[in-house]
Amino acid sequence: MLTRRQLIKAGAATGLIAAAAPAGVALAGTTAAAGPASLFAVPLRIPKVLRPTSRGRGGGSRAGYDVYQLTTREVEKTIFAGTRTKMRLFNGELMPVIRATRGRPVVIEQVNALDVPFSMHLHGGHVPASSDGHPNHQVSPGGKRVFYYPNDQRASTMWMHDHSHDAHAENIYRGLAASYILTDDFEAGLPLPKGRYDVPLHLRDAQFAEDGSLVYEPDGFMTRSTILVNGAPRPYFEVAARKYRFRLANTSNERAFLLQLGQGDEMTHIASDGGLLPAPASARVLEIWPAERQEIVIDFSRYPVGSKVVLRNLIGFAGEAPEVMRFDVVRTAADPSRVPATLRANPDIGTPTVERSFVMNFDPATGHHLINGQHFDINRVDLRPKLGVTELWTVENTDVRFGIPHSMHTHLEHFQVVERDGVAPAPGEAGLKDTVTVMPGKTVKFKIKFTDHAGLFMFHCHLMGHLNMGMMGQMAVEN
Ligand SMILES: [Cu+2]
Repeated sequence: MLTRRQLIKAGAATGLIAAAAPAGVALAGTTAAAGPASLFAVPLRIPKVLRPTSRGRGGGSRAGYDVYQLTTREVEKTIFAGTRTKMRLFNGELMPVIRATRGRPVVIEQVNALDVPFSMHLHGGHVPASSDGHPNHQVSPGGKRVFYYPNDQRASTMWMHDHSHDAHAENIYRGLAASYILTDDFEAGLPLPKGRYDVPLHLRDAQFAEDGSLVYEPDGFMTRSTILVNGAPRPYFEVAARKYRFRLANTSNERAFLLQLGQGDEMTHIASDGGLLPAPASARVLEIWPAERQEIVIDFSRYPVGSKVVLRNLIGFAGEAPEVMRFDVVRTAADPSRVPATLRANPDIGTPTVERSFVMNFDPATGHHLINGQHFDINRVDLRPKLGVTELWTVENTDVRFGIPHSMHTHLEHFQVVERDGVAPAPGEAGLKDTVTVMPGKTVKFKIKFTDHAGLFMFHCHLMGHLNMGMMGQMAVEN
């Protein structure tokens, strides 16, 4: 895990500048009506849980399966009072949630009612190649495709987003993202906060025009100064004085968050991309990069009723309000939940017998972002991993001169970080991951084993501007 100082230093080099305001300082733009710069003027939305349109029996699974119909279309939503914002959404919903159970597959009947291509990727999903959202499988405007998610993997918080060849960054920016929360018996048996005390929080940034419309410029990441949580600008959330589980996902194109609660109050980090950590980790700050998920438990019982506790981002651009949202403690409540001292051991994926190296860098001559000197080519296969073989991947970011962070996201399998610059991962990074950020001049090593689903999958940087400019490769997973 990077230190805050390292992060801020690295951030400064990329234009991310520490903008944390001193405690208690009122910021300009604090008004009762919600606008792009307003603070705590609107309540947090709890995302809608989608219902299956039908349920099937059998079909190769004893437990049966659930069918969902998802239509991607342009819809107008009210983000700010008195204005309408055109967005691209699943079923017209902001960040809807699919809840799934291990062992019970989900079938998605996807209809693309947009006028741009769309390809759905379940980020974190262990799925057959035909359902992975490869750009070869993109759905044209007016087209349909069926996706099959076996759900034969550990409980985790995943998310669904576009992976079409050219439109993905803009489609995600315009709202095409959804939560996919998979549970299993092991996780359900733990005494963690449940039900209404288990809340998804999608963090992202955006730029809005005065009329409420979204402004999308591919390189506009420094001007996306409005922070949305579950689609609401810097909201407040009324909580009970007890423990809550928050499933954080960063669905920004480019923005990283380094979150701090109150004056550095403790958060208990319980899960990351691939589900529960081996053990809970105490966090005074929590970093979350694009596409990552981090889950925390916050115990509000230590605050008197009437308290207002702010969650801030310590790495924002100059002049931005650092506030992300505010928790208003409004009542007491019984709390049978607790965080066990151990959570979930990682699977033993063995000792690597294959090693691969990935050098990630920006090429100023072409403006492309490269992996091992190469721009993405849909007609080129970059690796051919064998099923059942454990590999060690070394990912090096050589962009010291430009100070650009990169990340590595693997489709199909989660991985286990072995070391960052020779040091074992911090407890918060010791679980299963599918996206890892590598700062300029740094190296991360992880081990990965592809266990099933032969076929063509992607690996790439999840900073969307870099991905757009070629930072992606293909792997043909072979028997
Ligand atoms: Cu990158």
